[in-house]
Amino acid sequence: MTTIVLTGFEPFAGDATNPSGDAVRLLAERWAGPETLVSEVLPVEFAGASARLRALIREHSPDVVLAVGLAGGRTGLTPERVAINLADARIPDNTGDQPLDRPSVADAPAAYFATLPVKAMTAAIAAAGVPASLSHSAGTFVCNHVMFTALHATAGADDIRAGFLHVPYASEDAPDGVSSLPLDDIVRGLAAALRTAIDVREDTPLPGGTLH
Ligand code: PCA
Repeated sequence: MTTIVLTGFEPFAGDATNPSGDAVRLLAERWAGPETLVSEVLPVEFAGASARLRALIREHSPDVVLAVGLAGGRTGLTPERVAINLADARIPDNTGDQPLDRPSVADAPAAYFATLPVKAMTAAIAAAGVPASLSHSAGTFVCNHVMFTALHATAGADDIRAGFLHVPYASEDAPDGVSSLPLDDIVRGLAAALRTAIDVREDTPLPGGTLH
């Protein structure tokens, strides 16, 4: 039996909603298998979110871990290629914690690459008719911390693959003038990305890099 852990996030930074949590809830409602889907909406807390994700991995021994978060201002869905070992928060998290220049995990490597097929996932989102591009930075806030935590917790385990997907604001709730996509498109793109993450083991060598 294949098991998937899929997480989104609660709202943060004064927003009333977070499309990552909403999209994960909707996808979980619509999930028809055949894999077992374990989904959860994580708190936007450095310590709380990483502890909870580690516990989910321990408890369910998933085959695939996909964490999803909001990247306000992005225009499409962006699989993340790399997590860096740095917590440097421009704003406090939802507990008031604001780490500056700290490693996510002490004495761990400087970075991990996602172990999901990020280029194939980007192509699958685009093929579903939803804007997508590959991202080479998940930032230095809670999302990067959670991605780093997932990759550190699964490092060396060939049978657990993990990664992160940032989504833009949902049009239904976006601040004025900020790029967004209808929530239903975000869910459709997320479904395409997750299906590819499950089914594709070797990434596709498509162009996806950036010049700067
Ligand atoms: N986005 C933030 C944290 C939670 C979320 O949805 C981030 O990109 O770090």
